[in-house]
Amino acid sequence: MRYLTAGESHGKALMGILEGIPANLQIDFGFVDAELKRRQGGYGRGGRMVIESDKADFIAGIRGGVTTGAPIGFLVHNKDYENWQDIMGAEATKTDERKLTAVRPGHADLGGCIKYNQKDARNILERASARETAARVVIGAVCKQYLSQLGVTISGKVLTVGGESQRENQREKINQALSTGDTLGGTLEVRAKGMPIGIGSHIASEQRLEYSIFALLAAIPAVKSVSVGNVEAYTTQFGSQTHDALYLDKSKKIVRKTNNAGGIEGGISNGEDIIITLGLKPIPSVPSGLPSVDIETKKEARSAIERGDACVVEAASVVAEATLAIGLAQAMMDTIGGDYMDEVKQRVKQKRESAKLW
Ligand code: EPS
Repeated sequence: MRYLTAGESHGKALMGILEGIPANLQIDFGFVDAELKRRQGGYGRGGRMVIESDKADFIAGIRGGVTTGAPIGFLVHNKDYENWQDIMGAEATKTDERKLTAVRPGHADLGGCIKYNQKDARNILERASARETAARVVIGAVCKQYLSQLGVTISGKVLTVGGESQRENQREKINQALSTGDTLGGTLEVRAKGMPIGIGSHIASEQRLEYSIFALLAAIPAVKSVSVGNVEAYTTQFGSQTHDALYLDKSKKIVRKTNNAGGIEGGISNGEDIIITLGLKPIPSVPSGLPSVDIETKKEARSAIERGDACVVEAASVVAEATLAIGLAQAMMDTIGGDYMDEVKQRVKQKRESAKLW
């Protein structure tokens, strides 16, 4: 399985291609759009979310609502493009408008300009914008439907915002950020239930289940840390207190009473919930600005003001769910294979049944 996205925040559309999804997977388009809507939500989202009502326009790989095994292609149109086509379009004539030279610390602006030899950070930031995650959510929504057919469900939740774990305190802190022109990060958890035992492998680094999911999760904009399981316990307690001891239940089945491992041992799914925690930075489009340098005038300047969100942790949890779905679908296909859904389902059933014999 592989995927590719293209598209700028204020370009005509985002687009994506997802290759490797088996044939005969029924696609619920309503579910895909509901996932896009969830991504647009969350307390502390900015003005753009009022303009857009994201929808996936599938253009390839699906016939009559069912996948054919061919690459799945789709578009997510940017409504805001109407306001930007003279500036952002392929044949735009006003590309100097909305030029950004007072680069924003923490964003791709400066590094991107140096790397690609650009004098206008708009040529960098439009693609660096987290708007691209809408395309990943579409891909993840397809992967979620593939996984759901195999008994795997994925959920996500916000743990903390600006260090606060209570919902009311989080809102208060976001209100504070909104009123002072600031931004806030936080932590979130994503979880997969129902993974069969034996997905991933200990035999090679790239076959470890962590390998399939960590890099993808770390590549979500604003994500600064990815961890699996109870890292607090692992890093502070003795091994004897921390590893998930094994017992036999009444029917002599091997069971665990804890899940500090977060569902992965030796790079292999162990049948427990896969529990991933992400740490997010406050987004670098800080409305009140930061000390910076204007790359055109070569003078110190306040960083440019770009529209953004005060807090994206809730939206990022939807993106993280989608991303975990992509990583787990990839790992599932690597271990299980199969060209069409009945074949895949049969193989997963066999895997679950053989694990039950232990
Ligand atoms: C986003 C769309 C963007 C930003 C935000 C996320 O739209 P606009 O730039 O038109 O407001 O709201 O992205 C960033 C601020 C960023 O720094 O990445 C979205 O669709 O998620």
